[in-house]
Amino acid sequence: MKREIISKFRIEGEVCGIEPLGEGFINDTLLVYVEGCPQPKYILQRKNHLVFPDVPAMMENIHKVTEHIKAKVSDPLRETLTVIPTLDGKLYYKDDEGNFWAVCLFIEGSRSYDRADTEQLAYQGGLGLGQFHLLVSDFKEPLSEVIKGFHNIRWRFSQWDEALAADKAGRVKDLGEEISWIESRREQMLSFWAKYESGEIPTRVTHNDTKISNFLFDAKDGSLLCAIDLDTMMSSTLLNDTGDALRSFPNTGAEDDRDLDRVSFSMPMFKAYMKGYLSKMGPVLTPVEIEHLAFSGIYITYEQVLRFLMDYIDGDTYYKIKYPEHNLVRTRAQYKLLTSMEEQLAQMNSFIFSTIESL
Ligand code: ADP
Ligand code: GN1
Ligand code: MG
Repeated sequence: MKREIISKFRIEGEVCGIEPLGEGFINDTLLVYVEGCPQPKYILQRKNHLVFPDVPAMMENIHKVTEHIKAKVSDPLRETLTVIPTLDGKLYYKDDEGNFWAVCLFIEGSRSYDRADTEQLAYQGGLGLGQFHLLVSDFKEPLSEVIKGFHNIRWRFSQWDEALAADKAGRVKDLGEEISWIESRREQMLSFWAKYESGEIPTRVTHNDTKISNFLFDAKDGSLLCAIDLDTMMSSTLLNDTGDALRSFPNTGAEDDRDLDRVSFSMPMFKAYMKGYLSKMGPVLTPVEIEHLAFSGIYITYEQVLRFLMDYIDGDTYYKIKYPEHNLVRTRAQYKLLTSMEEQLAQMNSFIFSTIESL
């Protein structure tokens, strides 16, 4: 079946193996091997069309932006994704069951990480996001909104209010404490988002899913290669991206750690990450973006607490789970991280302001 699907694409060489990869919560990712090549040659993905209702528009976004990046970098095959079209020139293949498939080159000599364990890696990750933002900063064509209101907390609250009212899995009665985590910060989050809605915070091309596993690094020396997993690219505020990266790189625990003592926000990792990011984007950011960089981590971590908890309340319909309480465990681990960020917000801001002054 998978062989038949890959044969629809313009690939070079004889396919000799297809293996599942990865831990993604949304898509299914497979490695494709060809004769005479020990490394994978392609990545085949089944794009989740329940999450991404318009896969063709999503692939069009990815194609346009990666072509834009390719024209600007010195190694276009390693510094961004390369989408492989189908034999009839489409960016995706739709099978008889209605599944959407897409293929890109496996970037040679690359690797990804699930956790940042050194400041060096956090620094390279910061360079990665800074480089991505810089490369797309002059991309002016409109992008399709691939997931409605993705990081729009006003929209998330409307979904949240509906989920609580529907209580589909009958779980609301046991979640008083967790629900109060969300409600107690509702106004604060809405007032941040209002600054984006009013135009005070500018609209740019954004990635929207900037956790560590969505960046590739050179397998030999660990240096940054590029941002991948471009499915969620849209026009929004880049604070979504800095926020999601701060939710990921400086976390001393796992996103779904059961042991909350392991979860905290590491200032040294944060500083390393920010040094990398600001070395690229410091001169481009507006004062209002700089002022909200640290808070962006709190915003996106909060949103993630809400999304995991909402999925638990809905009966686990969005994120893949490995065990029944998984979304609740994720909620608690992300909340622990959120409180750790809140405690350190003033220090984060003073580091950002002094770094900007020294640029
Ligand atoms: P998901 O949407 O499931 O998170 P990703 O596109 O992030 O899928 O891919 C999952 C993993 O596959 C990445 O973390 C990375 O390790 C690997 N990967 C994806 N695309 C490539 C690529 N073009 N080259 C090398 N590895 C890749
Ligand atoms: C999902 O697809 P993946 O695993 O990179 C999710 C992100 C969440 C993340 C949490 C389209 O990302 O928004 O932050 O899980 N992607 C989508 O780990 O919802
Ligand atoms: Mg991913």
